[in-house]
Amino acid sequence: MNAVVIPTYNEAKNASALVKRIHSEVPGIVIIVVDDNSPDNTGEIVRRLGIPQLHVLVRKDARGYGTAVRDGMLKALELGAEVIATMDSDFSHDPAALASVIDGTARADVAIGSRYVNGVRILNWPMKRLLLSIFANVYVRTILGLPAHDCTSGFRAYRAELLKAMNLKTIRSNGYSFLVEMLWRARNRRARLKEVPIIFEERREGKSKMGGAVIRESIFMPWKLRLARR
Ligand SMILES: Nc1nc2c(ncn2[C@@H]2O[C@H](COP(=O)(O)OP(=O)(O)OP(=O)(O)O)[C@@H](O)[C@H]2O)c(=O)[nH]1
Ligand SMILES: [Mg+2]
Repeated sequence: MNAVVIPTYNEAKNASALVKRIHSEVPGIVIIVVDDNSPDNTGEIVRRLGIPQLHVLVRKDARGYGTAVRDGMLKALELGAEVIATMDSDFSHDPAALASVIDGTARADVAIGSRYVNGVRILNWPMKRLLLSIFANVYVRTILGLPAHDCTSGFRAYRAELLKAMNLKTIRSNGYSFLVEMLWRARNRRARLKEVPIIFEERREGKSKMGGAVIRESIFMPWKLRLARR
């Protein structure tokens, strides 16, 4: 059995539509939505869809992309999933590509849905945003020597054995640097990595959650990880 973990914060419109699409697109997959008690009631609205194999975790005292994904992964492991995928709830990650990202783990421990193999595959992003993302990737690759073109993509699939070996409870990142920390830990365990080309699209509805604290963490975390290793 495979699972997909979807973190949500104020994504009521996007998340309901996405969960329905995944349910029809990837039959049999367990869908785990982790909502941080969104003021727009995302968690409850998704739960009311009443879709089979759907689990909605609503976290009342915690917030953050990284710990939300981590908690969803722990739930997936508890349910006995063999491959655990992660994706955003805002349609930037196409549900039609989920199966191919999962298939990427056939000969790898981590598959990354990558925006930066064979050129740049991003639709409708402002130039500033694109340059920031490219810079962020060069930054973490230079500091940590990670062997992927897209180290900050949240569209991924992991083999359960790798996640079990990674000691998820001790992850230090709460924002998007969670993605970098996961790759760093995977590489330090000599995990096999594969990049699957995807097309990334600007979010459909709603607002970005990228803020100052998340950006600060992304600047400092690669150095913390590198220094901690010595
Ligand atoms: N549970 C939870 N989910 C979050 C949190 N912050 C972001 N997310 C979700 O994580 C995914 C990625 O966040 P986005 O806000 O789309 O980040 P982004 O793609 O860099 O920014 P946009 O360009 O605005 O889409 C989305 O599904 C969000 O709803 C959070 O604090 N808690
Ligand atoms: Mg987004």
